[in-house]
Amino acid sequence: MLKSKISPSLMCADIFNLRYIIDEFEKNNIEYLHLDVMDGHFVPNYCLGTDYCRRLKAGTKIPFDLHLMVTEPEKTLNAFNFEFSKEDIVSVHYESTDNIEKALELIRERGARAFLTINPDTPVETIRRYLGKFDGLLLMTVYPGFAGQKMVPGSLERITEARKLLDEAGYPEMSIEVDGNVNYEKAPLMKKAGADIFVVGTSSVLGPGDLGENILKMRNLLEEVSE
Ligand code: S6P
Ligand code: MG
Repeated sequence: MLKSKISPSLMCADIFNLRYIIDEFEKNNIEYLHLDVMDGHFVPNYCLGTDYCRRLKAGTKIPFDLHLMVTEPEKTLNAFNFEFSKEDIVSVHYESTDNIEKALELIRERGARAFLTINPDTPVETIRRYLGKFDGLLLMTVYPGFAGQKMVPGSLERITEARKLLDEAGYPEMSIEVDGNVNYEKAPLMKKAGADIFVVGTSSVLGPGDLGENILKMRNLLEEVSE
């Protein structure tokens, strides 16, 4: 079982308390910052932008987990005009372009890890033909566009299916990231099914309660899951 990593979704973070929130993430060794970028076209919402990301990059060492919900990301990736590190993740949606291979390739060229993302209705089998061309899988457990949704039924089974596919294809070390309604009850089940990167938002860590305590609670629950 891969080590669990927590990736809080910044679209759920109170903008008036952002400095405190980032400090708290650093203090608690949060592994990634999940940054939802939406173009109002691929998804019916707008969210976070290139300037926001650049400012954030300059102000913290926590690796990025950049989730691009935009049409044809290969055409606009360079708008993120800052240096990526080899720990940074950039995720692109299979559904967002006819040229997903190009998008994945460009991410690698920029020095980041390229994650292939699939929506809840896209068959898990779809990823097979791109094996070797991506560095991790982002499985949406809600339809992209908004925070605060309920997990789409069947998501746990999809995680199990993806883990099996990757393991059998020779990628047992490849991360499976889950995004959407990762709450305290579901996160351990998602881990048991084979996920190892957990995007947390309004349903857990960035929901009600003390941020530090919420992070600890999520960590402990994930740690309790054994093989
Ligand atoms: C949804 C977006 C997600 C959300 C996250 C919010 O389009 O990609 O990253 O920000 O799911 O968390 P929660 O707990 O409100 O579902
Ligand atoms: Mg996201």
